[in-house]
Amino acid sequence: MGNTLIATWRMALEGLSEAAEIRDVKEAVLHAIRNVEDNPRLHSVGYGGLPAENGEVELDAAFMDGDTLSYGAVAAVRDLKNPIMAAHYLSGLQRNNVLCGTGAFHVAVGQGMATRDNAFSLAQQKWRTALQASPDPLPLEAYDGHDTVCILGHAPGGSVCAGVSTSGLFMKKPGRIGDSPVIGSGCYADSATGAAAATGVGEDIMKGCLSWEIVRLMEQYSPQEACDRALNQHTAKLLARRGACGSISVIALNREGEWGAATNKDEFSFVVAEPGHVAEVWLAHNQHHAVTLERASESWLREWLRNLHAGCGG
Ligand code: SD4
Repeated sequence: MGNTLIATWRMALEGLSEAAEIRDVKEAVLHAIRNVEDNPRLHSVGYGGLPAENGEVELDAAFMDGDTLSYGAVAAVRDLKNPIMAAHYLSGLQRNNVLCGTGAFHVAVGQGMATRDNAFSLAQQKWRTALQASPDPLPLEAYDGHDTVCILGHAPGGSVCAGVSTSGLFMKKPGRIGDSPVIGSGCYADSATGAAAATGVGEDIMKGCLSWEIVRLMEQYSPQEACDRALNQHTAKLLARRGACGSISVIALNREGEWGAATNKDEFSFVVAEPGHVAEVWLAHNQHHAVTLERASESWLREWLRNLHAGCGG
């Protein structure tokens, strides 16, 4: 029996397919995230990530080991090749588990981790276009070519872990930190129950500590039911209290290796690799507060690749 892996967004397919061959589940999650971080055509993670409003690429990443509850994260860090590796390193420390900016950078470099200027021409071009199109600050939304890679892993026996990496919302303020490096918001993992992760508007995900909430609900419900309940209730609450809720999508994996996904948008793509099966792309759709799941069609997959090659990766 092998590992089960689930990831947010189509962009994780290649990394997840490779990771499915890796025996150690934590290594598998880290490998799949590095694959996305290293691809400059994906404009929402690592190299080629869409910049903050000053043109700088600032990255957030987190890693959680569900066996030990070890957690590490980096926030608003620049010029690291693989922020997920820095987050993973910090998760192994007794203290100093969450570092930001230059502090995170120097610790990672001190550990021999590679640096890289993460600016990439296509993403910089999008930034210049956005500046010209709108001299006023843009309303920050997710999914406009901007998505976080979140990967959950399950090993036979029930160990789970979670990893997350992102360049955050396009045109964010320099120094802005989203949900991704915040424990219980961007991800959470506890091998007693399961793991969950979220992508979307960080400010709204954090208001519900959504990943923690889904893991807590999995004590009682299946991963799918936990995702549906947490996301529906949270979206309804923000709509009632604030009149608005940003785009949010979530994934979950329980200690039995069962998985679920939900979105408050029309469509959310995710990837699942199960033992004995090739990694497959799925779509979640939310219509009138009910989420349906289906495998992505050949034409959907072709269209995604066409957009990627046209420079709209993410
Ligand atoms: C953030 N949650 O920084 C991330 C962005 C994201 O789809 O997931 N976009 O708020």
